[in-house]
Amino acid sequence: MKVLLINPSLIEVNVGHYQKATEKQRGIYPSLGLGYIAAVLEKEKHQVAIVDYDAELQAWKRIENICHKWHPEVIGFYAMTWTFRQANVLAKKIKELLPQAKFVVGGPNLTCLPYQSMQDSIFDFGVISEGENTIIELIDALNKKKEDFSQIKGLIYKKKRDIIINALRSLIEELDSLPFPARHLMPIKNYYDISARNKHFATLIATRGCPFECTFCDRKNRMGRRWRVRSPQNIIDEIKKIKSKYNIKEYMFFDDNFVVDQEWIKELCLKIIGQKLNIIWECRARVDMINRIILKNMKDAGCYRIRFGFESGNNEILKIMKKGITVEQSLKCAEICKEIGVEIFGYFILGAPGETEKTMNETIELALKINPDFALFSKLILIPGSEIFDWSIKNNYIKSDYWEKFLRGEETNGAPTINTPKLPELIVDKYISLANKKFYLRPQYLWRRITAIKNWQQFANQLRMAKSLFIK
Ligand code: B12
Ligand code: SF4
Repeated sequence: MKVLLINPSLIEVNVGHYQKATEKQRGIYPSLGLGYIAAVLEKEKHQVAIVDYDAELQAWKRIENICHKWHPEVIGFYAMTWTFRQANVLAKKIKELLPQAKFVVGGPNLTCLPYQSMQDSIFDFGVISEGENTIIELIDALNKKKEDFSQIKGLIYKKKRDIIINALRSLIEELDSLPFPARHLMPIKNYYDISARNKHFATLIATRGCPFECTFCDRKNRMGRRWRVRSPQNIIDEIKKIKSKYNIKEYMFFDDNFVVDQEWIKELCLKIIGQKLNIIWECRARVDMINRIILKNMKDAGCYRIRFGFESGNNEILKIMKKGITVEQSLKCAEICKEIGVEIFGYFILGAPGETEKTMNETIELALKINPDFALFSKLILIPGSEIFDWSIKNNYIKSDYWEKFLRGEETNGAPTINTPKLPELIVDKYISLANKKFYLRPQYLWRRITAIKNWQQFANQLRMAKSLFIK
């Protein structure tokens, strides 16, 4: 069958504090999820095209062209909660061009709000959680003109006026059995990242799932609590393929938690060194997973930066967040990174339950003490599926149908917070801006950034970053 896959615009999501300019400054990244879906479909001999809205100059024109000339039979969308409405609007426009086509949606929004997403949308089918096996069975059923979808696990669909949710599908155990994302269908050279060292980079997912419990994080979208890994050689093979095809030397591991199993990471690093990949890369890890030996291995294998969620400078707040780390661990981890020479990108959250002006000040102090190469201060937002969202409903800080209404366009703030008389959102906003000023406007920091510039790309990125932080 002919399948058109679309990644709707994240930049156009002008909701809450996610302003267009900020999104654009941060960067544009491929949807690896769509890449995997396309790859398994191609493996089954289906024809696939991908349109990535933000990465293409005339995305709608291209979609129109594809619809008029190629006549796709199935249109699939990746959607976060924040891009779901865009996906629905686009699907409606496409339906006018292709009334017979079937519309499928997958991605994190469908996984955390399956029923609500189908309710008022144009989609015929939704794929919950990992989609590779579900989409193959769905396309096969559509190809054979079957009308009974009840046996396809992980599927939600419309049957006359009803919305049917099938049994869930088990998670994929053998990640090596998956083909590599279909990057040949994506505009690889159009992706960029504000903090990357090179103009071109590639993103990768080496593991799936997260065993931790942070209350602000979305549980349903963690692809299970069991941490599943690809074999180091399988990851190396993917990098080699990207390197030889696109000559890309910089890689970003988008995994929720890249460093969990010390033996696995050691083997991966030794292979990167042994097979002379000669790449640089960054990843995301927890502060409690880093030690000198492992970090040295990572650095030798080309790791130049790690993104850590330090979150708070107060141990009580960290406990409330169920982050499972302490301020002391954060400081220790930062010390090791500096000693070994690996850059730190630090994430800090303000506005958690129990937060006061004193604890927010402690978080800013921690950021200054750690002194990472980059720091991102965010307000704690109540994302759907998180424990803190449920807690906020119980405490009457937010209505239980908030995100359902958001999907219908009846709520427009994509970043709801715990706005209480004790800690009004305006105060948290004030502290975010104070944190940015205190952190970024230090002469010592500015000098460090200037001296770190190695090429024009980095210079342009630093300007972009300054613009996104201080010019709204
Ligand atoms: C990389 C990333 C980003 C990137 C780019 C997103 C992208 N293009 O992928 C950037 C940095 C821009 C980003 C931004 C944000 N992100 Co983000 N991000 C991620 C991250 C870490 C990795 C995505 C990924 O590559 N996953 C791996 C692939 C293989 O999984 P997948 O995408 O889910 O795809 C699978 C299935 O979903 C399904 N599927 C997906 N699409 C489709 C389509 C079809 C047709 C089918 C059949 C199946 C299908 O099959 C795929 C293969 O199994 C995820 C966490 C995660 N682990 O997924 C968060 C995540 C997607 N982000 C999240 C959030 C909250 C945000 C922000 C709001 C954060 C913030 N506070 O600023 C912003 C959004 C900004 C805005 N404008 O609103 C949430 C989304 C929750 C939700 N309900 O939508 C996630 C799930 C993290 C989390 N657990 O909280 N993010
Ligand atoms: S914040 Fe990171 S460690 Fe915590 S639950 Fe989410 S993915 Fe796991």
